[in-house]
Amino acid sequence: AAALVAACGSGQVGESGSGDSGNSANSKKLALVPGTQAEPFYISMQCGAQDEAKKLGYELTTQAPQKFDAALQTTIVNSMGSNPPAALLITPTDDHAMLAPIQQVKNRGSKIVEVDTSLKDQSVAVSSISSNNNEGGKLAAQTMAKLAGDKPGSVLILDTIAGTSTTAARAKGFQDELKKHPNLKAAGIQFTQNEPDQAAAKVTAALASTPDLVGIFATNLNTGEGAATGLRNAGKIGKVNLVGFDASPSEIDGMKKGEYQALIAQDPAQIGTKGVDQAVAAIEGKPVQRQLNAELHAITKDDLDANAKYFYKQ
Ligand code: T6T
Repeated sequence: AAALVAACGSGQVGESGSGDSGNSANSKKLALVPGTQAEPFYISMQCGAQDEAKKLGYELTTQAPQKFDAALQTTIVNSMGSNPPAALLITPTDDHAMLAPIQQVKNRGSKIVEVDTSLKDQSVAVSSISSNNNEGGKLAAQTMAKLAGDKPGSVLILDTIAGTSTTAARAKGFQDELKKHPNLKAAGIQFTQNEPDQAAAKVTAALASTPDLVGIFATNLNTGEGAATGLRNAGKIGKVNLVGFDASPSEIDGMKKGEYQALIAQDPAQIGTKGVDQAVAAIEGKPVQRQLNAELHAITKDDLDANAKYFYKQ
């Protein structure tokens, strides 16, 4: 995996790490394996984790796959070999395919902490830290309903890759809440492989097939960027409400330009911080919380400045 470098508080985030010796030498070592490289959400999460590890006297090494992809992530996890860190903090890129490689690291002595996404099998991790993604989807639907007012029409959901626990929960929460707003009709869920180009193409197709399209819920940063492109290409910016998830610099720019009507911001740094806290507690034999949520915030153009603290780092 290539180096990941970003400004992070006062210091820098990088792909640090050193050669390992015996197991006892690893007792202060934490490994973080996020979902993908060079993405504002995971950079912010890494910053939170790195600062907290330093505070607690641990060394955190980060290695991220080039894409949000289970095969690429498996290679990184397998490279930990027979001498893994005291704890592995990981964003499983697939709720099933990542089970075996993560289980193997656990069998070799690491404490497993899930950050952001999680495996279907809840017996592997000692702790899981995420946004309440179902609630986030609900919040997105409520926001969408407010934006649409009484206007009837169809609403499209753009998901990422099947097997991604976070976006699946957002889509589900959105769909359930939408049923409470009879003027809004679900126009289905489209998967985009987490590629903005595919999201843009799905929006172009939906605009052609669904003339009453009044809204799009983009379940993450990449689907949102693609949706904005699709709407821009069709001259539909501001005519179809776009509610996105996350608060990357490009999404914030998009909101200033009127491409997004609302964003549901996560707190990735908090996910990283809490992840390290739980990992260290597990290593030191202190009480561990099995499930923790980080906060979510709905942002609209009107309250953009007041919410600047929730914008992600690039
Ligand atoms: O929305 C985040 C993350 O929570 C999700 O699991 C995958 O996509 C992002 O990284 C944003 O692109």
